[in-house]
Amino acid sequence: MSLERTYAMIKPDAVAAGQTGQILALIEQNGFRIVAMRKLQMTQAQAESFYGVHKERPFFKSLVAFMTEGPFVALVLERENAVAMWREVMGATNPANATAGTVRKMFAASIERNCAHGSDAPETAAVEVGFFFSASELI
Ligand code: FUP
Repeated sequence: MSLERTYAMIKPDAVAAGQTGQILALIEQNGFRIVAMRKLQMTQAQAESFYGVHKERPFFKSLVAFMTEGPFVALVLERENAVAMWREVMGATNPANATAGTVRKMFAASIERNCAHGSDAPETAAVEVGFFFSASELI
């Protein structure tokens, strides 16, 4: 199987709680190469656009408020089967349903404040990477 890339975020809750280093360690321990990494704060317009697929959902406003409340870490990760593997390492969207040892089980407080993001398909990953990185930053 060939190398694949995914877009990941360490969300504002985990950054504020000082869990960035522990999550980065899990990323590397699980065989991902960090292709790009940057600490940023999303504007409201960026968050609304990034989560545009959810704009009709009841949690949309609250999700945008959460994602703009403080800095997050944007990452591009690479390994074989990166999209599915990062979602496995993160665990279920709702930490209550996440398997022991997953990032969300260890660090997330709720389905909204769930500490990490991962793309759901290679095509989505390519779009999401383009939100925060230019091609020359993917090294
Ligand atoms: P995931 O792919 O695991 O990030 O989950 P989704 O794409 O279904 O949801 C994206 C984000 O919306 C989640 F990370 C958190 C938020 N969300 C809620 O706040 N409430 C919900 O009921 C579902 C999702």
